[in-house]
Amino acid sequence: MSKRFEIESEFIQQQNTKGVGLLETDYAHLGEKLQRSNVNIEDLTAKAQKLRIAVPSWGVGTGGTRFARFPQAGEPRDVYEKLEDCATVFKLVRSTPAVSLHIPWDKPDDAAELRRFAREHDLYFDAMNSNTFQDHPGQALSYKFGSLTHPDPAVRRQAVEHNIECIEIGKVLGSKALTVWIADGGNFPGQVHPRRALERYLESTHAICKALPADWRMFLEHKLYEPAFYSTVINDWGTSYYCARELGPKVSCLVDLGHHAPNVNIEMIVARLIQLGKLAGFHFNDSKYGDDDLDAGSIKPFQLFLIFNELVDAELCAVPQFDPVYMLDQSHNITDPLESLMASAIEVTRAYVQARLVDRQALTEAQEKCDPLLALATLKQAFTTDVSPILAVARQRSGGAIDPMETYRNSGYRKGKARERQRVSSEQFSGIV
Ligand code: RM4
Ligand code: MN
Ligand code: MN
Repeated sequence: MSKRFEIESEFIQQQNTKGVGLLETDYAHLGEKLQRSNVNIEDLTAKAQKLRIAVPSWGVGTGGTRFARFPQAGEPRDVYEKLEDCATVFKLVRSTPAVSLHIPWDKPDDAAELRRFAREHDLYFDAMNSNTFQDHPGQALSYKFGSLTHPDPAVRRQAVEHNIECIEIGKVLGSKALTVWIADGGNFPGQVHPRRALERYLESTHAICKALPADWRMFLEHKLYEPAFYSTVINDWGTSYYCARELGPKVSCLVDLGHHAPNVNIEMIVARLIQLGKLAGFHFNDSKYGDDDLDAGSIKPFQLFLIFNELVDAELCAVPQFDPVYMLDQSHNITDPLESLMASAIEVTRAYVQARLVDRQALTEAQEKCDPLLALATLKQAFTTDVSPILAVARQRSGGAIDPMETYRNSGYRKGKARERQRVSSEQFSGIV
């Protein structure tokens, strides 16, 4: 195979020479400012360098809505090309070394070979995602009316077996977790019996749990609607928590930011799950109305910060069983997916660093003295601090780009890939919701 186009490290370094002077000035200035509040900028930079956010394999293809998809040139055609794109994101931002696969969209012919390929690209595999929300070619029974909770035990068995297959593939890939999101639910009142459906869910997930290796975890993902428009079986965090508790210590609750009704206080849900020892982690994205799958931090950056405020608090308090995983889950319909993924990874890191800036002692004092405005001001102080120089220095020190977007655009990556990759059919990513 001829050498494929990639962004070389030397190119990144050369691009970095443009911004490094100003960055050093800004970083020194911010460092001085933070020092006045006894915050060491170097500690924050080191923290930023350590944060890990997994990228979804399906996020590198152009998404679509039920109305249309507007494909762009140079989209990945198979799982290997998706990994190439993930590796490019990782090279530039340095916080995204893990990829989360979706089966069967990414089902490899040879999982061991795929693992080798990933390793050659400095990547590893995060959680496996099963898919029982659509029918796949050659499948015996349909998921039209449900999967793990379908009234017909044969459909449930098929869905359980699919999840077990995901675990089997994941074992070869070196993954350590399975994320289960089901579309089961109803479009009409009366269509689904709520208690019976939940009982079936528990029975099915119990069977999946039995196939989990000792060092694996299982993440349950709730969602209040879509594609079921009246009710879903795992509709909220309470239901998810109940199931996770019933299923035992390996099972916990994953929070996808888009899976709540508008205005729901997600940071409160996060705090509750932390306290209950059942927070699995996140699918980061942003939304205005529903599961819009927009770029993290693009609509409600303060919410993202408040979520991280809870996470950092738990980290500093060393809450038992607190070990959340971070993943992006977005659909990039009108942007270059790689640009959106980079921007989102940066926004997640920004929220984390800002949350690290919160003066915890001042916050606790304000809370204990019942001073709401001082408490809010303490949070706002951190949230309004521009930590961009910290993020840029963290990337640069890890070998990434000071300005990932500009470096990416200057590299001609998309054009290079357009030459190497033929156009994909418009169906290929139609499963993205
Ligand atoms: C769902 C959910 C799942 C994701 C699919 C593609 O709404 O967010 O996590 O795997 O979309
Ligand atoms: Mn999700
Ligand atoms: Mn979703």
